Amino acid sequence: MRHILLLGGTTEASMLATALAERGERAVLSYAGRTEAPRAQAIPTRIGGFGGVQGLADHLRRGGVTHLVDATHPFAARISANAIAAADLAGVKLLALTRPAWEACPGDHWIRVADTKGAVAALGMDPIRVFLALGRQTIGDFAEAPQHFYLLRFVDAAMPPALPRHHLVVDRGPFSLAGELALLREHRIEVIVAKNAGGAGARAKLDAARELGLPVVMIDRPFIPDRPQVGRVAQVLDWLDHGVVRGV
Ligand code: 3Y8
Ligand code: NAP
Repeated sequence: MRHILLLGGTTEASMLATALAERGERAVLSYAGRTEAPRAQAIPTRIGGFGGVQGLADHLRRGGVTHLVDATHPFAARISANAIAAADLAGVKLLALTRPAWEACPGDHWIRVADTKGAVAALGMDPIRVFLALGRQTIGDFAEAPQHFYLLRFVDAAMPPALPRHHLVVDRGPFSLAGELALLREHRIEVIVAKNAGGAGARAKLDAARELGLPVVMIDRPFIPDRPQVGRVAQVLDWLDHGVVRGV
């Protein structure tokens, strides 16, 4: 009987977990343990790192895992690279479930940058009111531009960052257009900084920016080495049944 390890932490991973439960698959969803109360899942979960590539390869071997599905976030580049190397070491089949990147629509005003350092530079020197919709882990990069006002949004309450002018909102997505419009208006936001995460869970802020005519500094996805990859849950289920990646 096949045994699936699902690297989770995204809306798509939760949807796949539900589909696997409905099929009675033997599967476990893995969280890194980044948040205090991760969403409950339809399949058993495990929480915490594996200890690098070797740790993940050992986990795959010891656990008798036959299929590894990487449904982590497009910016979770380290775990995704580890999954490729560990699956190879352990001789386990690997497939990534990744949502397509967002693309600018008519009316969008995006300034594309390669990383958070590029985002800091794109904000310029003149003080401006920024919605920094990046979560908590990369906030430190903006300490070199303390002149701006930063609206921050974290999943969990945390120590206030070393940004002298900031307002912290604690909220987890998915977010709504009405909620994003109200937030941007309340804090008189002039520019949004976002990762090109893709998916529906965080895109409302982009639709709100377009409606308000606000620019978006859009951080492109980091490099992830080549691996078999699909965009839909149905394709993962088909791969489990037929062992090949198909359009479905
Ligand atoms: C721990 C699991 C689900 C999955 C929900 C999606 C949607 C809501 C939108 C904004 C952007 C951001 C952030 C975001 C979104 C979904 C999805 C998504 C962005 C949870 C979750 C975990 C995390 C980790 C957390 C990061 C942070 C990033 C907040 C759960 C809720 C900004 C990414 O405090 C920290 O250390 C948080 C760290 C990685 C990025 C960062 O650098 O701070 N996600 N988010 C997962 C684990 O432990 O393995 O708690 O339930 C998952 C979700 N977050 O099933 O409902 O699918 O993308 N998550 C970004 O996209 O820019 C918020 O505010 O507009
Ligand atoms: P990352 O930088 O790619 O990974 C750093 C380390 O965290 C990994 O080497 C691994 O530790 C551990 N790890 C990451 N994801 C894991 C998982 N699903 N299960 C077990 N261990 C995991 O990861 P990240 O960007 O911090 O993302 C962490 C989690 O948050 C992932 O589940 C991701 O899907 C979710 N998430 C991230 C973002 C984002 O913007 N980065 C957005 C939404 C959700 P070891 O080396 O010890 O194994």
